[in-house]
Amino acid sequence: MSQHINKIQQAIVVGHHKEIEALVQSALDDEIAPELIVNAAMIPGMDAVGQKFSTGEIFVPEMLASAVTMNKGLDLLKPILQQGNSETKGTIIVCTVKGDLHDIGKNLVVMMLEGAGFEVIDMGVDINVENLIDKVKEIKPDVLGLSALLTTTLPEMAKVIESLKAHRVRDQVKVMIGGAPVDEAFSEKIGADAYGKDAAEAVQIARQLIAG
Ligand code: B12
Repeated sequence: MSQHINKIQQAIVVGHHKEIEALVQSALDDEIAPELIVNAAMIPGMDAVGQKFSTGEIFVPEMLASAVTMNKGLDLLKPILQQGNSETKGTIIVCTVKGDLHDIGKNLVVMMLEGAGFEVIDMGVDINVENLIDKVKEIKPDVLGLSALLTTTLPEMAKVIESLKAHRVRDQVKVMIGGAPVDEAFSEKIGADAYGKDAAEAVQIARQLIAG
């Protein structure tokens, strides 16, 4: 098992996007759980990429190659992670906030929520507050999930919450937030309803928020 995990992790670190599908398929053929592939190989791989970027060992093009590799691998796992749920448990709008293009974590959150039976409207990345408020008014979701990966885009989350209040819809939707620079204290500070550290927690939180 650890051989599969190591190879997948390494392919992500070096951005070998042509190899990733075969590696993931081979792990699946050997009955390695898709959740394990994501959590033990792919996410640690991206963490290593982030560290290499921080220390100046790699630059944006290499980081992008790793992201492409990760997304290709996730595309293969998506149908498996989403299997087996027909009954809708609630509606959730998810997006990455304005100014932020990171979507790998958000996509994982979307996949896990869909897999758990929620209807998810994925608005994508770099979503401005006005468009988001319009969507909330139109869809009236149970939960709004916001993702941010840059410290510079964190204030956008606060802006969304303030804008929900200004449009008098704050009490109609629960807000959960996540992303590497987000934490519980920040969530409390800006008045979000919950913070989730990963995609699995996003599912638990959504269930709790909808149950009231
Ligand atoms: C891949 C990557 C990129 C790719 C993104 C491709 C894509 N399609 O997403 C590219 C190359 C485009 C990129 C660009 C940039 N990046 Co970048 N990037 C990363 C990297 C290496 C990995 C992010 C990732 O995908 N992680 C894996 C996923 C699975 O984890 P995650 O996103 O944290 O998500 C999990 C949880 O946080 C949570 N979660 C996420 N969202 C949500 C939402 C909800 C509601 C909930 C409950 C949970 C939740 O669940 C997820 C699954 O478990 C990180 C380093 C890192 N370790 O985070 C840097 C990093 C985020 N990037 C960084 C920077 C600086 C940039 C650039 C500014 C670089 C530049 N000079 O141009 C640009 C900014 C572009 C922009 N405007 O957004 C910095 C940010 C520093 C900071 N403090 O703000 C980091 C931390 C790298 C570093 N160590 O310096 N980047």
